[in-house]
Amino acid sequence: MNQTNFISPDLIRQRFSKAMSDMYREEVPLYGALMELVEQTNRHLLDSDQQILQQLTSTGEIERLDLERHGAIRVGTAEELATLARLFAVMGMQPVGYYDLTPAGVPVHSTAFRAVHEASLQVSPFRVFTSLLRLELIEDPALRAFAQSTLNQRSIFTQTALSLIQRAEAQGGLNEQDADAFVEQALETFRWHHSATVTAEQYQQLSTQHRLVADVVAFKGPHINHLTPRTLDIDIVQAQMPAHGITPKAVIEGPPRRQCPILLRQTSFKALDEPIAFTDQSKACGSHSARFGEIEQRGAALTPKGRALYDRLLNAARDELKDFPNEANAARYNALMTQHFGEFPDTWEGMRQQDLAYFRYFVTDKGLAASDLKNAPLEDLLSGGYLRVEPLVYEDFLPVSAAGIFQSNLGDAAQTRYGEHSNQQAFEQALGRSTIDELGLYAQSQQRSIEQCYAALGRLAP
Ligand code: OOG
Ligand code: NI
Repeated sequence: MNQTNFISPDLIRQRFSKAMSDMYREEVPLYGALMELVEQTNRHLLDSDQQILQQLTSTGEIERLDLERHGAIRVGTAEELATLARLFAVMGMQPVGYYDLTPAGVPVHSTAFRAVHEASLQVSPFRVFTSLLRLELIEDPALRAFAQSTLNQRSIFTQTALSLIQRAEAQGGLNEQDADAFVEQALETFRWHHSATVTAEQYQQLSTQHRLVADVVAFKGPHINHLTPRTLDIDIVQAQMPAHGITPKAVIEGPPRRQCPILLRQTSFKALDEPIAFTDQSKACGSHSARFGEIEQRGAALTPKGRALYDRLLNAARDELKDFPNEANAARYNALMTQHFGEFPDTWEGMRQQDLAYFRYFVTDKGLAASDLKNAPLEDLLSGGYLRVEPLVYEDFLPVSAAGIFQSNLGDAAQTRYGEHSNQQAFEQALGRSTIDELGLYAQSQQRSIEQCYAALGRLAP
């Protein structure tokens, strides 16, 4: 096989992300409504705010904005997770980060499959938040055994998808025709099923253990449960959602509104109950709610120091609130967040000087025109206007936010307590490989951009 015939994994991912969005839009009309609202808001902001327009144009983010979305799925077994890792690898997606959701009462741990290099992210930043159900946390041994055997009987991949994964691994890629077939077949894994694999009573038992257990165990596959477009102003969209027939959750997860956005802010809306036929029913007389909508605004990736500060301020605000944020305490939560985050510098230069965020470095026109920069240190090149920076966008997720999204959509008023059960080792064993540390990826991107600047200035990087 001639390697030049291979389609790049980045393009396969781009096509897959589009196919997934089309499928979801058709199945969940509210997602279409949300997409339109986000597109309108983004367009309006780009028309009216020169600074945002300039920033997104210079980083190239403007080209990926309309393509940008993440999805989420939940799987039940190690084998499912390991095969998913291989499926995502065909599209250039690697498992980045480890998220433990048990402290928030959700019996899963997770990773995010995504592209890791800035050039690949530019072609398609599509990410999938992927959770593995932790069956060992089901206390009732009979129910645990039932869940396990039900999961063991299902096969969430089509035969053709499995052989195309194998072919991609053996050949080192897929040609045009195989890539198209792969996208079509891979999509099947994420499709919604109107019939369950268990009886109504079994569903009820699983659901009583935890809504999430029923969502994973009672169905043929890991249906995509949301797709999230990226907005440039989440507060505007949140405020406009009700007028479009969409009711958002009480608070926006993540940092408060700032001049210089950091990390990730997210809000979601609860999906409607959908009709389901259980195995002891001929028609869909039951119901299940799993699919919801979410939007997000992405800001700068933080360094370990910046992230530690974020975590400290978030915890301080939450400790002072003394409860999970909800409808009743939303105003106080927002006030506490704003108050505590007053401590986090809110200028790019302040964050850069204090080593709180990662940046991408660019040579300015002045830098390109200059010929006498032989030995100037980086700081002098910046202050002299020969280089400039833009923040590196945060490509990952936040565990506390993810827990809030899970909770609001499970409608789980009663908090389940699992205690501290972080187990990255078990997760990676199930995955069949280790997860990648996201902080290292940002540091590498930043370093590459510095090296490119030095190359453009005709010098070696220090
Ligand atoms: C995933 C929830 C987390 C996010 O954006 O943080 C999430 C799920 O409900 O499966 O999507
Ligand atoms: Ni999400």
